[in-house]
Amino acid sequence: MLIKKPADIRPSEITSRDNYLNRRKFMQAAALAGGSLVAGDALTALVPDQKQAKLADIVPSQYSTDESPNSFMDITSYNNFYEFGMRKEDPKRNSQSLRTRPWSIEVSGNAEVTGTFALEDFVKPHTLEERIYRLRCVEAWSMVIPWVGIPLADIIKQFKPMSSAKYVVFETLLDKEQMPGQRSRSLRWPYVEGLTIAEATNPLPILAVGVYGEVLPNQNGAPLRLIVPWKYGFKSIKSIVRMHFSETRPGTSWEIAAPHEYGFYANVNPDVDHPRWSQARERRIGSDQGTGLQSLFSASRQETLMFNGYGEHVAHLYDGLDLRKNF
Ligand SMILES: Nc1nc2c(c(=O)[nH]1)N[C@H]1C(S)=C(S)[C@@H](COP(=O)(O)O)O[C@H]1N2
Ligand SMILES: [Mo]
Repeated sequence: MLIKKPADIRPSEITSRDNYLNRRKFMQAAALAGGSLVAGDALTALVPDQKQAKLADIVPSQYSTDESPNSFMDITSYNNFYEFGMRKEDPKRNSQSLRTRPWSIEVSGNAEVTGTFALEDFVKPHTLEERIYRLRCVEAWSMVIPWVGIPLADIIKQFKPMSSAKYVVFETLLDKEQMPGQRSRSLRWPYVEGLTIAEATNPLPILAVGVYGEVLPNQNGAPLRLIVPWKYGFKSIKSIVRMHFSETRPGTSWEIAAPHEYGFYANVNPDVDHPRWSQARERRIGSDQGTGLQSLFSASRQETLMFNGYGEHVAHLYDGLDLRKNF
């Protein structure tokens, strides 16, 4: 199932032609060097220690934005992943200690199907989609990222949640050896996030296994991470080892760390400021590069959209809810 020839590489359709040609050159060089293009089936494609392993049979999604995505470099060099340090450049540098294979996911709680599943089995029944989504961080920056993943709703269906399951809770790996940032008390570990069952079964959230048609780099949450595009980035939990169907609302990492600053819902909302800064505008990472003086005039600042622009798909989930109180 893997793509073996550079000619077969499905570029993100929106990738600029220059980028695409560069990537082709890179892939050709990699093929000559031998080793970066892996043979086998899609299971092998999830082998994360093979850098640049291509994912195959990716279908485009109707939910993708047509905005230009950020560069692979931006997406993989400017990260939040406190398990590997608190600065944006830390995850890329420090996450190489994470072993993402073998990897398994425990599914527990109020569902008919539970147990521990190898990542390969967890992913196997599903088609991979490319979803180009805006990601809006609570720190008022944003990117556009061509994820590859599986709709969370399809995964959840497999496990047959019971009507008593009101929330889906996710946990990141807990391992100080592999995740040195867990020695610091920056957050309570493991990182925990959650969605209501209605949010989790909405068509938009995905569990991502790749970016730019390739296996996820460790710093982006390999080998499996959540993406919830209408919520602040901190809901999109990385390196997931557990998915739990719960009757009760979980305490989530950022909410526990600073409850007056980070709520459970965390819907992107330009009208509700963070106590320490405005959420009305955002800086698109990378967009001021090469424009010289323009950036001094904030050319890269743009208005933040309600629900990060995904309102038509998700606003109904919050009918009757006071979004100022439920931030
Ligand atoms: N386990 C874990 N997941 C995490 C984080 C983290 O520190 N640990 N940071 C979150 C935040 S604040 C953001 S903005 C996104 C960043 O994802 P990216 O680095 O792939 O852009 O990951 C989220 N998921
Ligand atoms: Mo974030």
